[in-house]
Amino acid sequence: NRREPVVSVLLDPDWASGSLVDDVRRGLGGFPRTLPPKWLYDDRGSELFDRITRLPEYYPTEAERALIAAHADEIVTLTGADTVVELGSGTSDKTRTLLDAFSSAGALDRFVPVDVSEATLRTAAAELAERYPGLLVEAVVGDFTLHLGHLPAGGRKIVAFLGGTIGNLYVEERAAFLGALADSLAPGDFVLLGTDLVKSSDRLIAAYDDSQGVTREFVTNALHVVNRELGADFDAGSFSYVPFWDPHMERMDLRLRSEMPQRVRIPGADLQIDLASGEEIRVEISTKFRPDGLRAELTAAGFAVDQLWSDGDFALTLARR
Ligand code: AVJ
Repeated sequence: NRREPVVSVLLDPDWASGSLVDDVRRGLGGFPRTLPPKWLYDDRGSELFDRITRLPEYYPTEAERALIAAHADEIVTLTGADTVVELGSGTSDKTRTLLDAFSSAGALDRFVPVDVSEATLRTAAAELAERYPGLLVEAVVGDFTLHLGHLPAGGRKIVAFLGGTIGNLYVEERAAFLGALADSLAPGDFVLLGTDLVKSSDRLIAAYDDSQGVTREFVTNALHVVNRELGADFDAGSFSYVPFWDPHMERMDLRLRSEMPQRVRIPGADLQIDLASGEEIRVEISTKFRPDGLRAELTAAGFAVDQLWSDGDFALTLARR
């Protein structure tokens, strides 16, 4: 009894129209120049990210997969959840290990994957409905920073937020997000948070500046998205990719640097910007954490940390609302 997945679209059907314009005006119109990372994940960007997760230098995916596999049964027992929500679910690849554990315990009723990439989400929803007969897949095309209040209600929930994606948020956004997440949950619900940990800058830089140049292509894709969606004329070839480790903020900072003075027109945002030679646009940050800091942030947001599993590189934290 395969159940047909339900897909609700909370983003503008023309996903880029509204908030991309605002983000571009605010981010590219001001200083320092920025573009929020969620615009990296159009269909091409989602595909490039998928390739990143298979690069030898990009350790987080396999580290997290191993932690999930090692602790999945414990997570099922500790949480007693019947509904698994996944924020920023992408292909839900690693989550299958968790779903397998819930499903073989006979405990799984519903899976709610949430992602901005509609095509990726639809494919994943169809595959999961196939793989787990009887499971209700209620997919949500949405932005996890905006739509927590609109997720399906009911059930005993575990909200998985994996891959270190929370590291994309700035510290004040992180506190707001965790607070909103706590507010959206009932007492006794759980969050499972995957976070990358602080480590040597050599390994971090290798992970974000891979030898095949996939990450460079992924970050540069932000310019192609603005070109396509807003009719801009970014010449991607005149930018170089500048990833660096910021030791004070303990985060990777991924930027594109204009290698020449240039004027860029962005008609869809009614904007024109002049970039100096050497001027940079920050496209993504990827914050790295320390276990004590993680515990403190979760506690401050109203969660009680049950378990923090780590291999020294990556951490998987189970916390209770
Ligand atoms: C999907 C946000 C977790 O920060 O490591 C990978 C994105 N960017 N390589 C990360 C990313 C460049 C990734 N997250």
